[in-house]
Amino acid sequence: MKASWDIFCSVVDNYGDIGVTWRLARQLVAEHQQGVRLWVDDLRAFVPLCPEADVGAAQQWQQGVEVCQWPAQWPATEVADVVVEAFACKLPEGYLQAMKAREKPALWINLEYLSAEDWVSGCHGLPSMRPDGLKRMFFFPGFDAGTGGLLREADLLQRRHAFEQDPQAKQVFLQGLGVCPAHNARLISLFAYENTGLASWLDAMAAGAGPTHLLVPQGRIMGDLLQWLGIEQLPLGAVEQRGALTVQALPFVRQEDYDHLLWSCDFNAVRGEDSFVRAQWAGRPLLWHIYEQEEDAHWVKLNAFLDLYFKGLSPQAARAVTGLWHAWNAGAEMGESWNGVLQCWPEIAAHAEQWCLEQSLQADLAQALVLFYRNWI
Ligand code: TRH
Repeated sequence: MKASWDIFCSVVDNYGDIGVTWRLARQLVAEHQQGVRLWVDDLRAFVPLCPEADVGAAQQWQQGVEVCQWPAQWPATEVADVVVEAFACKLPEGYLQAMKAREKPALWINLEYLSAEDWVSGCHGLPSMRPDGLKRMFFFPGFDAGTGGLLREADLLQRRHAFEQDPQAKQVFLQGLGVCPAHNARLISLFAYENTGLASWLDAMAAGAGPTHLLVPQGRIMGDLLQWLGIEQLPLGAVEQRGALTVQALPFVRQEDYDHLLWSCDFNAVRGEDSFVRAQWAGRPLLWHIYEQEEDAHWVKLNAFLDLYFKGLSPQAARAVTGLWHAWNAGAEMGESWNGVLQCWPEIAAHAEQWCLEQSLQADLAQALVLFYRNWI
């Protein structure tokens, strides 16, 4: 059954807000044949993910999604059957008025941030009544059955496996970015916020027994990287070598290609929310730089995830992973914990694949949303 959806995205910072909503919008169209309008208040954040997009267009079609500039002055607009307010971004007053006037009520969903905390499943799907009579439902992504699940395209793991089984596909993809690693190099992608712990991690990789090739997409970590390299610029594609470590700057690739990058690497450092989830679907060992929140709320989230992720890991490997993740998020010394992870590498690598498989048994978030709507009408 085809329904109309309005997804509202306010770009707070970086690419996570648009990253999640764009991915969701595409999937609702491609897999569930829904009619989706995506309202974005800052299209400058959209273009890097979808380079063919027009930053100045009030309205445009991209991959079957109607992408609209969310204007400061709200125009008279028909309300959709399902209204997704991403990350409590506050719907325009004019739209709320139109929702109140709608004969058949729209399903209003507040799509929340991802968290592995226990309370999430208890709050997922709960309604909140507003004084104006409108009802808003809380929809929580998450890692267990009582939550809304994670964004995952139906054929994602199949596509990853096909890519992995085709060494040429990987080679062609990497060569397209100008990346030609030594055949025995450990390939690592690094997507992170500024981090004072980076220098010690790079030191450890440079002093490592085997070669490491570090791929760094353009972004906020670049300043720390340049400082460690002792240079002022690292042009895209250019390579710098320090001991056993090769460092290479990459362009920010379109969202679909970011998966290819994750699948091509042996280890992925990711951040925020969406890249964190994609790294899990890549089935590789990962390192999460969590988005910092007030009053250190992010530490609770980080540890809640680690508690879940540990299940099935030996105490030694669990200690190694925690040590690394804690050091990274504290901007602390990384050398010892990195070497700890290297010692348990086969186990940590197998666990990452296992975790991916377990998580893929859950319904994905887009599917769960469509079902939620069906049950609601
Ligand atoms: O960019 P992020 O740090 O985004 C966010 C926001 O800061 C947000 O306000 C905050 O609440 C949230 O994190 C937790 O990280 P994230 O979520 O991983 O988004 C990055 C997106 O960019 C993701 O969709 C992957 C994509 N990407 C590419 O498409 N190409 C690239 O080359 C890279 C490195 C990333």
